[in-house]
Amino acid sequence: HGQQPSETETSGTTAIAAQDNRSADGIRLAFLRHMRRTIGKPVEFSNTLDQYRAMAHLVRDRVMDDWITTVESYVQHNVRVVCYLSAEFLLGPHLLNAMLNLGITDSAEKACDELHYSLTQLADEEPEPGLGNGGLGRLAACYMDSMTTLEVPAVGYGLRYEFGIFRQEIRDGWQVEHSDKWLEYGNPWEIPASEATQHVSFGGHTETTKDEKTGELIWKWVPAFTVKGVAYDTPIPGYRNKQVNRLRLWKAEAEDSFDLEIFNRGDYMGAVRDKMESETISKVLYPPDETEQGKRLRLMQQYFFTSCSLQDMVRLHKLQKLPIEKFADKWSVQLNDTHPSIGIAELMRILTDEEEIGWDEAWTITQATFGYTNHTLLPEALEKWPLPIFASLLPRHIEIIYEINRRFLKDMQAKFPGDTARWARMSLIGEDGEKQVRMANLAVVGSKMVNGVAKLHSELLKEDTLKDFYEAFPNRFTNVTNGVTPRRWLMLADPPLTALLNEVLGTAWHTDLYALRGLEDYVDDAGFLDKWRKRQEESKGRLGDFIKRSMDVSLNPASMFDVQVKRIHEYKRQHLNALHILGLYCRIKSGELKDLPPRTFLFGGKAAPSYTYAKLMIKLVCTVGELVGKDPQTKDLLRVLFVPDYSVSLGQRIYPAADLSEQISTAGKEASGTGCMKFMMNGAVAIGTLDGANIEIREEVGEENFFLFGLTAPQIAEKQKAGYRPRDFYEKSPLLREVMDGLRDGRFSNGDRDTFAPLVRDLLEVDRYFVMADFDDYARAQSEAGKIFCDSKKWSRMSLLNTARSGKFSSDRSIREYCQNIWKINLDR
Ligand code: GL9
Repeated sequence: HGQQPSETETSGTTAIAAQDNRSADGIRLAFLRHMRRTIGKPVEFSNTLDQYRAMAHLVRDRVMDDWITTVESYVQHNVRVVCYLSAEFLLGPHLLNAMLNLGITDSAEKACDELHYSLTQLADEEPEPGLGNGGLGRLAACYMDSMTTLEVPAVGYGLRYEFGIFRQEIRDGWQVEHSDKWLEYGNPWEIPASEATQHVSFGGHTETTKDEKTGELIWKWVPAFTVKGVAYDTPIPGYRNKQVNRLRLWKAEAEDSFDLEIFNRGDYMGAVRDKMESETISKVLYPPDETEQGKRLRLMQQYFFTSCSLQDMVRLHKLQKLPIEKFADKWSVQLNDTHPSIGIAELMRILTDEEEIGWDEAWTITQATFGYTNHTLLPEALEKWPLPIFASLLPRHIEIIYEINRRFLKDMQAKFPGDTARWARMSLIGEDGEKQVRMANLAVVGSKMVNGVAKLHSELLKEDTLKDFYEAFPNRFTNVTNGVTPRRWLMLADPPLTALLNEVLGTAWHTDLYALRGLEDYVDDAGFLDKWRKRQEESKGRLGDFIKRSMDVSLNPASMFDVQVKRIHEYKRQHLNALHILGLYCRIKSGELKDLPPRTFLFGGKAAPSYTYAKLMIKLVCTVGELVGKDPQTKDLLRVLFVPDYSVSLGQRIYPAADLSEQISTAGKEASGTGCMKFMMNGAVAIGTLDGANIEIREEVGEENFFLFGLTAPQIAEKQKAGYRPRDFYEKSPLLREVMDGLRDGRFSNGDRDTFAPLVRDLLEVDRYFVMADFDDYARAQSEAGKIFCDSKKWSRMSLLNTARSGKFSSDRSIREYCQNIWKINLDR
């Protein structure tokens, strides 16, 4: 603050005195300087991308200044550091977020005005770093923001994918994927950290020798090849606290020396192949689907980034001259799902093979270091590696896992004598069919704490998915309900709402979201409710403008915006939403429904490229959109739009404009969900099942402010046990029958009876996700929501209460709980 640039800057004509580097003048000067020195163009020849880049660089400079002071203070105080290991970080664009957190948005806007640029136009040039698939990766990004804001010393560790999540195009209603070249024009937000380069080995075999003095066996791994890990750091600024944490992402490169060795032996093709294989490791983000080919590469990715990260911690530990026995006192490593759980075996390898610590002590250190967060109940999503692949890539680690397993099973045999079935279920090695390494079991056994991501989810983990482990170590299990950062999801996403909240509440809510409760004072203030409604209409207008510009479709801002944005999945049930719209269509056509309030149904989300069913669900939504949009009887009442290429930045446009938030997963399937929280903060009212975080949202907002429907998790479990027959529901419900028959007979698809036949057949015969069972009750809840929406005062009241009571869902609250219950970090230092 208040630093004087050492030289006088000239911008063409005038010499301007040096200014505070966070003032509008200071920013304009820095912008012109970067245009010249970093971009290398006369400002009058620059295009918007150049202008974005110059702006990004000057903002980065200001973040870097805070970074240095943060690092210095961490080293001085020798604090405990949280390492958040995650295969995904879905950050979203940096520029406006960094400005917000630094508190320089107004100055930057003023500087842009003076230069005759629009800051939002500049910001739109930033390619989004799409290094994640969905909720899990976005959660990691929200947690980085909160950890820094709460001044928790933290490092995020992950992979620097050259290609992030694919870009989605919708062609004739079908998803088409394109590769995401986010690094094409460079990335001003990252800094290579050459001192941190690591080397990661793969393959080969192990050897043992006898220690000459003690006679003990010494293990040695003789790997087949090594890959270099180069660190790229992205600074994560906290909210107006001059703190900056590090996100360190690893890029895989070939070891030059190794290539040369093969070249010298004359195996040219082999050398090229290995070089390609090395660099392939950080080439592309995996979509979450279960394709057999590519499994080996996925395991390589996981081991690669986890090993680089742990080696980096050991390096820093030694740099600070700390004894390796105190590793767990210095580092708290959180495993974001099982993807980095190989780290448990890797730390054991480092401690025993490299640091020569005895097994028992190494195991105590390892267990004290790790915490494991589980993010899913779907058993098919728990990672398992075929033993042959695992053992050939990581021959030393499989030995270590066998040893962990031998000792662990010995304990379990003592604890549960004679219960062989239980031992088999708990083993780290699955023996049903092909032998497999069970990563969730490894994660639980090797961690001090295990948590789910919402109350129900954590309960179901204990009762079902991880029951045996809960019975063995009940104290290891806890819950931390997810949260999202209000800085990005409220302040950045909706500046007018932010201004209104600041006007009535002051600014304390920025870092204490419970302060939004103050809004409840206005819940019966007709004037304020009117303001609330107008603000909401303006938000809808802004989204409408964007959709007009990008898709050339006009939306009616007076209609109810009913929104479902999230990954496309059967369990999330976008098809239930689509079938309900078809129900409305049928009832309008038959004349049964007349004075329906107009509705705009917005959908967005990506389907895993190999997930055929999910792609068919997108096609269904688009087909319904075409049907109701063309029919003169429905086109003014119903509009259905699939917005392509859903992303963080698109989410920021959509959440503020939503009236109704669709959270309609089959109860017991959505671990938490986090979109629901973003909607709530922005004043959308939810329609949803008793699943994941919905339960806690309803608890907070009150049942009268939540449209509840559907079977509960225990009811679903019961139906499953008793033998669920979806056809019974089809036969009982005339509306459902009309919809399903119409879909089968091509009534909604210009006579095409083939496209949706697999979907109709599945829903009537299998319906794993209880769409048929929940259809009628969903339609009932929807119609109730429609009625209340017509009473705009009542609706505004509900909307306001959703924002007012969203305090719990700040990721600041989540991080506080991690600090207290898992990381044992005292925040009131
Ligand atoms: C997920 C769960 O499905 C969500 O319910 C949860 O909110 C998030 C964050 O905890 O984690 N687990 C998971 O594998 N994904 C989640 O969203 N999937 C993707 O990120 C694609």
